[in-house]
Amino acid sequence: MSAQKMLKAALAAEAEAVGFSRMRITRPDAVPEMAGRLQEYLAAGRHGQMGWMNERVHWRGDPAALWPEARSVIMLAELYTPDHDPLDVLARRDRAAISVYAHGKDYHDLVKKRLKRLGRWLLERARGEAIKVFVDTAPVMEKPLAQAAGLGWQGKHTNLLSRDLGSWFFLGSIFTTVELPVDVPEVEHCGSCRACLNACPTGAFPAPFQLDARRCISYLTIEHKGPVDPELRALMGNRIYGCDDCLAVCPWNKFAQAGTEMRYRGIVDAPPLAELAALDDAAFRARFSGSPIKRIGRDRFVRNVLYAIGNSGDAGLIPAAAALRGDPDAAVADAAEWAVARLRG
Ligand code: B12
Ligand code: SF4
Ligand code: SF4
Repeated sequence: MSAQKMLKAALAAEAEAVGFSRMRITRPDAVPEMAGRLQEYLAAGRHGQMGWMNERVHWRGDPAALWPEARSVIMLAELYTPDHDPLDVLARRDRAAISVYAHGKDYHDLVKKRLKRLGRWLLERARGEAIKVFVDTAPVMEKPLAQAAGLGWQGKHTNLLSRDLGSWFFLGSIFTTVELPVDVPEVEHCGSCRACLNACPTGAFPAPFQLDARRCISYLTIEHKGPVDPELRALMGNRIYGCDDCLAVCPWNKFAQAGTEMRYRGIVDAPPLAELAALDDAAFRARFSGSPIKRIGRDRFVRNVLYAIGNSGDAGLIPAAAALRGDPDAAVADAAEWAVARLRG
């Protein structure tokens, strides 16, 4: 075995030891079609208010331009497979449906720590080389790179899934100047299945493999500022942070391995909507300390809770909504009016 192959095998073992579920390697220039697809997405306005996607496009669309000295991209998957059916909570209309990925600690923190540990391990064995670690927020398109590395394929819902990991995993990457042997890219295994496309409550897929974020509940609850279009609010049900429907219905999840990181659970499950509507800024921060939910702030969070109250069909929740009609945040006050009017029929 060559020295590089031995280093790669030891790196894969170390990746598992630090807690990653799988590691695969590709080159920064492995996906030449990435830039064009990104341009089409942006030109169609599908990013909505996520203006940051329109910045540093030359880097986002071309990982080789982001860091020209990089020779390899080490892609890592970290499982957070739920131990329950995430769709069950949708029938409990007085409760909040919170996306599985946000039930515990923020993955940005946990994945980044692991990436840094693995990166340090590599540098100790490859003196004089360099690394950069990325998870989510950098101008790096993680899904196409992960497919090129062989971690899985982008399904019709656009997320990455794999035949034995399923779809419940986060992605992270280590760019490095070390030249490591690459893996074989994965090919698509969706076939004629359309389960995710049919399951989407807001019709956010204009075509298979394409998402219009402006209609996606994940975008609407986490990224969208100000009032949400009333047509879409009514379709959000009790989903107040993220959405799991297109992942949850995917048949490949029958083969999903269990997630072993317990810190992705335990901060929140399915709390009563009335309790969440009453949170002020300080109580919101205390309750969601360490959770990704904290990032959206109390106002957007309570706005979402009020939409869920409006969709609950539960007149017993009218007082909780009515109490917020005079809220200083205009979107919260608007959501409270909408919820009360809807519950009064
Ligand atoms: C912006 C963003 C969002 C936005 C927009 C999502 C989107 N699909 O564009 C919103 C807020 C909606 C979102 C939601 C979610 N996200 Co998000 N998101 C990102 C982020 C930061 C960038 C994604 C991106 O570049 N989008 C831009 C478009 C251009 O890329 P694209 O989705 O790959 O779409 C292109 C392809 O479909 C391609 N294409 C077109 N035709 C064809 C045909 C074929 C055959 C193929 C292969 C491709 C293809 O062109 C499209 C452009 O039209 C990444 C992290 C990162 N840095 O990469 C996380 C990331 C994708 N999100 C993640 C997660 C977990 C989610 C949610 C599940 C969270 C939740 N439960 O609410 C949902 C899933 C919604 C969904 N169905 O995609 C994970 C996904 C992990 C995985 N296994 O894939 C990531 C990788 C974060 C991470 N580090 O783990 N997200
Ligand atoms: S996350 Fe929900 S709203 Fe967004 S595309 Fe998937 S099913 Fe549709
Ligand atoms: S639900 Fe079906 S179409 Fe959607 S990603 Fe899974 S296999 Fe592909």
